[in-house]
Order: sequence, then C-alpha cells, then structure tokens
Amino acid sequence: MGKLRFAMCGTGFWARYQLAGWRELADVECVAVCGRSQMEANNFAGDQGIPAFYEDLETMLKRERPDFLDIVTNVDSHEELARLGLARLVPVVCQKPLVASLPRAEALVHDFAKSDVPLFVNENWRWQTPLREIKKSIERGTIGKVFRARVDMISGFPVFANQPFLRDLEQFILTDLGSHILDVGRFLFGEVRSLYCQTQKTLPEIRGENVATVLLTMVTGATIIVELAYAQNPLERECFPQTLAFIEGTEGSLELCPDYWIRTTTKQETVSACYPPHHYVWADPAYDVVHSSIVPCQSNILSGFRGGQVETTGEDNLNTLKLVFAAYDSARSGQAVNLQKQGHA
Ligand code: 89V
Repeated sequence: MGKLRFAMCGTGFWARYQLAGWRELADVECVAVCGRSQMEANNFAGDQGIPAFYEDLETMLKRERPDFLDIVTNVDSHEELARLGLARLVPVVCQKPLVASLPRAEALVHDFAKSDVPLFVNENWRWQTPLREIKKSIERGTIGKVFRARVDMISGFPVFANQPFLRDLEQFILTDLGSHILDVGRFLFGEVRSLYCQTQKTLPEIRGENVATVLLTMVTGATIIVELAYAQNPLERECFPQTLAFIEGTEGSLELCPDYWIRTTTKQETVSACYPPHHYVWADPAYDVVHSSIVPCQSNILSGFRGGQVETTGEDNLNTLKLVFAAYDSARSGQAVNLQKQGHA
C-alpha cells in the first residue's frame, strides 16, 4: 500500500497537534482540511501547508476521496461527521469521547462494523511513555498480582483557556478526562466488574461536574480508585497533565511520581527511573506528555490500515465509554453499577 491520503475535519486547538503527529509518520499525508467556515479552513490550510480547504465535509469527501477522515472537532459534532464519512465508506479516526451518549456511540460503532468500514478512536492517553513502562513492569510480574491501585489526574491548570467549549459541557470531567483515565485503568488492569462514583461541581462558572472519584472493582478482583479534578485551586504540585499512580501488588509496588519518575519497590530494593516523554518541537510544553502520545497512537492506527492490530478501535473504546456513563449513573443513583450484567466485554 502506498502513501495514505487523509482529510482532516477541524481547525481548532487540537487539530494542529493532531496534524503535527501525523507528520511525524512516514507514508501518510494530509490532502485537505474542512473548517466551520471557508475563512477558518483557508487560514488553517495556509498556516499548515495543506493543499485544499473546504467548509462542507460532503464536498471535501466527494472531491478528495481520502483514504481516511480524521475528525478533530468538539464532541457534539463527532457523530454527524463520522456518519458522513461512513455514507461514503471512508474509514474514520475520531477524537475522544467518541459520542456523548452510550446508545448513540453503540449504534455508530455497530453501523461502521456492519459496513465493514474501520472506525478508530484517537485515545492517546494510554500511549504516554511512563504509562507504557508501568504496563510492561506489571506484565513482567515485577510486583506480583496487583490487588489495589490509585490513579490520579488532579490539576489546578486553567484547562478552559485553551478549550473553552469544555465550560459548556453538561457532563464535563468524566467525559473529557475520565474517558482517558478510565481507559488507562482498562489498559493497565483489565476489564471492570462494577463501579461506584461520586461527582462534585466546585466551579460556578462551568456547567458540568469538575471533580470525580470512581471506585472500580476489576474482573481480577483488584480495587482501583480513580481521582479526577480540575478544581483550579492552588495545589502544592502542579504537574498538568501528568497522571500519577500508586499500584500495590503481592510482591511489591509501583509509583508513578511527578515528572515521570517511576519508583519500583520489591523485597530486594527500591529503584527509581525517569521516563520523560519525547519532546517534539511542535508540542506545547505545557502538554508535552499528552502531545507526544499522539504519535504512537496514530502510528498504531496507521498499522490498522495496513492489516495490523489497533488498540483503540471504536469497539474497544465502547468499553471505556461504558465506564464513563456507568460512572454518571452511579453518581446519580448513589448505587454501584454492575458492568458484567450490562454485557461489558
Ligand atoms: O487530551 C485531552 O483530551 C484534553 C485534556 C484532557 C488535556 O484536557 O481535553
């Protein structure tokens, strides 16, 4: 297969990093971009050296006939845009969360599968350098069987400055950040048997919840606590957007500490090693660990177009979305939700 030609939909904050990520990879090129207006699309195409620009996705797909469509827009538009791709049998790569409703996400994934058109989610968090190292260490059995872990993403960072639409989401932290961190939970510890969640809203100026605590009981029997907050309070340690973790196993523990240090303690010793993300010149230094994870995620997705195995398929991502929406159900009802009963994979 020769060079893959893709078209991008979206010209906002995230689109330029997504584009820069693709450009780190061989045999893939962006041939066109579609924006909300002719002017936005023209400006983005001019700045980024993309040969063609459109304000209408259907026209772009018809004229450019891309090998795939990359959707980098706000969540509200994902479903409609992905369906326009599907109607022309164009494979789609989409940002997370795929769709802000579980039944609609399920229908979308089902319809792509029925037409045998690939649908992938750019769920990049699990591709972060230190998280891949933690996974390898767990798989090597360094700390024995994991029985409990805490995974945190707690930040005072003014996330709404770069992504103002997040202020208006009725369901905020669990959809935007929880989709990443709950996916990390599945990536590191396997599938979930049941969960319990509490949410809080501490910022009057936003619509949705900005604090969430989720307690997961894994199929393995391990207990995982996920703590999320964008409370904009002064924090002693400001390490946005780093994920911190403390993982207890029968033979030792792993700690993912600030600034990408992993401390491994076994009967023999405690060893600390640093796994910083690769720094790309195009990355925003405040988002280094996230922006660098876009590249291996996209590389894995590209391998899917060539017959390889993709981790973050639409189908796989449904299992993460089930956790997100089960967490809202639990927060509403005050009850734990049994995911195995819901037919969770
Ligand atoms: O990566 C993202 O999805 C962003 C962030 C979680 C960093 O705010 O929305």
